Amino acid sequence: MSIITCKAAIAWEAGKDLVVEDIQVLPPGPEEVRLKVDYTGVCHTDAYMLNGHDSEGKFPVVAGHEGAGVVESVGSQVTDVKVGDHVIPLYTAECKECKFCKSGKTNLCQRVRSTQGQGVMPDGTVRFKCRGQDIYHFMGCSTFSQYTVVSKHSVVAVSKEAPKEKACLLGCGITTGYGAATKQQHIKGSQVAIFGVGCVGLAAIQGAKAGGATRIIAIDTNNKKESFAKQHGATDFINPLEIKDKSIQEHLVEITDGGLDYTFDCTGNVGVMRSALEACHKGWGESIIIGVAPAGKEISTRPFQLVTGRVWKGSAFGGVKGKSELPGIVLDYLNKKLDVDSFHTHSRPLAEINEAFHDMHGGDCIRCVVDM
Ligand code: NAD
Ligand code: AHE
Ligand code: ZN
Repeated sequence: MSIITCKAAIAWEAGKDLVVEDIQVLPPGPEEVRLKVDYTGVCHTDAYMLNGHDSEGKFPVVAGHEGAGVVESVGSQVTDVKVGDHVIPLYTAECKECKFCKSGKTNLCQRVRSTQGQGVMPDGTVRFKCRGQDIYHFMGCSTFSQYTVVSKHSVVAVSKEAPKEKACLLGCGITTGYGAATKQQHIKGSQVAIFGVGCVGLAAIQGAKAGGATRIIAIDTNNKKESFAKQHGATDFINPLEIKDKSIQEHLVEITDGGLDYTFDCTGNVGVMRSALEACHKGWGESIIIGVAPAGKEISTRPFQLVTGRVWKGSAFGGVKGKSELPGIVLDYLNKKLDVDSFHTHSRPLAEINEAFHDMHGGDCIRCVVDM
């Protein structure tokens, strides 16, 4: 296996445009997989890290974590995937052996998590070089490169029938929102509010509908999100900026006879997280934080909100175990149980990756997919 030279979008420093450069991608180590990335989505979490808001962010870096591609080569200790497999990289690894994987209580495998957070491979070194300099990995995926190297625990083979320009979105945004909603045990017949109608929020709306929620209130400061929300099953849409003389949580409690059974924060705004908690029904309402808040931000509420039975919790990658569950979710997509296609609203070539970030903030974009 030799070094591959290809194109990648490098973030040399926080807050600056990405630069498409020639990059050298080293061969995979014994427990690693090198893959050709065909498509990558651009998630809000990429923007957050690239803008310097991630306490784990390191530069220079190849960002991106919502990809789909094909295995190019594997290390000697890799058995789960083989050359030619269609794969999705997993920022939430699954080793099936660590305490977390074996617990049956969480999808948060910790096998590679600490080195992943440091932007390096599990052996502490990197597989990217550009202009003679080491380049960090991001979230164990680094899909903004035409070729990337990932741990064998951080990749799963999926059906070759699935078009990769759509399936990449199952690598983060859609699975995150859909999983977070469908994994709530008592969502059937419940009243739900989703704060933030981006890719994650829209997928949570879809999951709430699939789970049998009877009222799904979508909340977004951008009125252009109303039609997307209704198309995916929202029964109501509220722009919180249009609520006068009371808070959004007071308004929601009023119109739902005491509050929501479930609320989901899909914005990453800590003020919104508080509203989502306080909009929950006394005694049993649960608020699930999905959004990622900037470094240094903290949540707060009156403890009385919890004393009186509301539950505050969080969800990463929708609570989905990547190796065990993602291939089935891809099949659900192919069997039309799960809509993915309508999330793909914009496309860009790699050369226009910076514009993909601008697309994200427009009201008419759910996901921009970059053709690598
Ligand atoms: P996005 O930018 O596509 O969508 C965010 C939406 O929130 C937009 O429609 C925006 O108009 C809306 N919004 C912003 N401020 C608001 C406010 N004050 N009130 C109501 N709506 C508001 O983002 P996305 O890619 O869908 O990601 C959503 C969040 O989830 C981000 O914080 C992202 O980092 C996080 N995320 C978390 C996970 C996880 O595993 N926990 C996975 C993916 C993304
Ligand atoms: N690095 C940040 C936290 C970032 C974060 O919470 N990431 C989510 C996935 S966002 C995908 O778009 C996640 O999976 N969290 C669990 C984990 O183990 O990272 C920080 O605050 O340090
Ligand atoms: Zn993401």
